[in-house]
Amino acid sequence: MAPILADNNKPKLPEMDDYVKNGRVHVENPHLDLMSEDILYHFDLGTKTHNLPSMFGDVKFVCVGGSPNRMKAFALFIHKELGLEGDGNDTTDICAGTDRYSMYKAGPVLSISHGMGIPSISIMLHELIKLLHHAKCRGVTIIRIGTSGGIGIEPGTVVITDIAVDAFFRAQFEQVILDKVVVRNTELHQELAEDLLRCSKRIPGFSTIVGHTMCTYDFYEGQGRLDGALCSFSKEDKLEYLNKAYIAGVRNIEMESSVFAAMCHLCGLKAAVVCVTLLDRLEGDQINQSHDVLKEYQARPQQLIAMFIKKQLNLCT
Ligand code: R2B
Ligand code: URA
Repeated sequence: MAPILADNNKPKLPEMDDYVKNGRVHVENPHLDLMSEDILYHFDLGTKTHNLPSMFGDVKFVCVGGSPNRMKAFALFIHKELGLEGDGNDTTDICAGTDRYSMYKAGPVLSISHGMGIPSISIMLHELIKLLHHAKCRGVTIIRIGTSGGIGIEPGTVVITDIAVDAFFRAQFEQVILDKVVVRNTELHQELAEDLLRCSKRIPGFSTIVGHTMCTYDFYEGQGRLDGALCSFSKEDKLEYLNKAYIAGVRNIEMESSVFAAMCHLCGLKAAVVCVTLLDRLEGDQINQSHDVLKEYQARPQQLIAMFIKKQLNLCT
């Protein structure tokens, strides 16, 4: 069995406090400084081919979400909400040279897709964090907006994550590095979560709560679904597991929050996860709401984040 190392409690490097104080992103990789060029391969961007400080130096908010279309829609929405010049229709995909991820910029807001699951978001985050570092960005807040399955709550509820937990309800993420398992902390920024909850009170039409989010490696067996191609457990087993999760404080399930929380925490980024629930998993497994209902649900985290960003930029009281 691979040795298990915990780096969640390791003392912060002296420079870490500086990074947090001056708002810079903390990139903890001594090899980067030795490279004459850094190619951000999955973004089709690089330090020699692009002027990253001039393209991204003013970024203050990064919003990430699974689907390229949703993140384009978010960029157009935020363009309008911030009252930026033009109608936003000329907004282009900065990563058009690759079909791995899509990236849009609207003033100080960067909107990026990350695909589905831990490996996909993890690759995107490595390159995004290096991009923010190369661009010398300061005071960046990063928010994942997404969809999830709820546990014991009304479909359409928005959940702000306080802690991301694994399938055993542990607040940790296990990263395999060489032949070792490194255990990382998955706490999110509590003050940011509270600010977001306060903002949500000003938005009528849906409810927002704070709770634990369970992050899994799979949508079907990994989330206790009975409707995958494979299933070796009973409906009773499933409900017993989901009820245990509820008792442990889990209110929704998705597939990226743990590595997102762990990486942002280590790199000194103020981070939040805000996901709408598409169904109540105690009631079923299939997502059978109409297209219009799902579209309206998916707009909810976007509305909340737009309100938060406007408040941070003093564009509303
Ligand atoms: C939520 O929805 C996706 C699965 O449908 C996954 O990316 C997630 O976290
Ligand atoms: N996304 C998930 O990961 N699970 C759900 O049940 C719904 C959306």
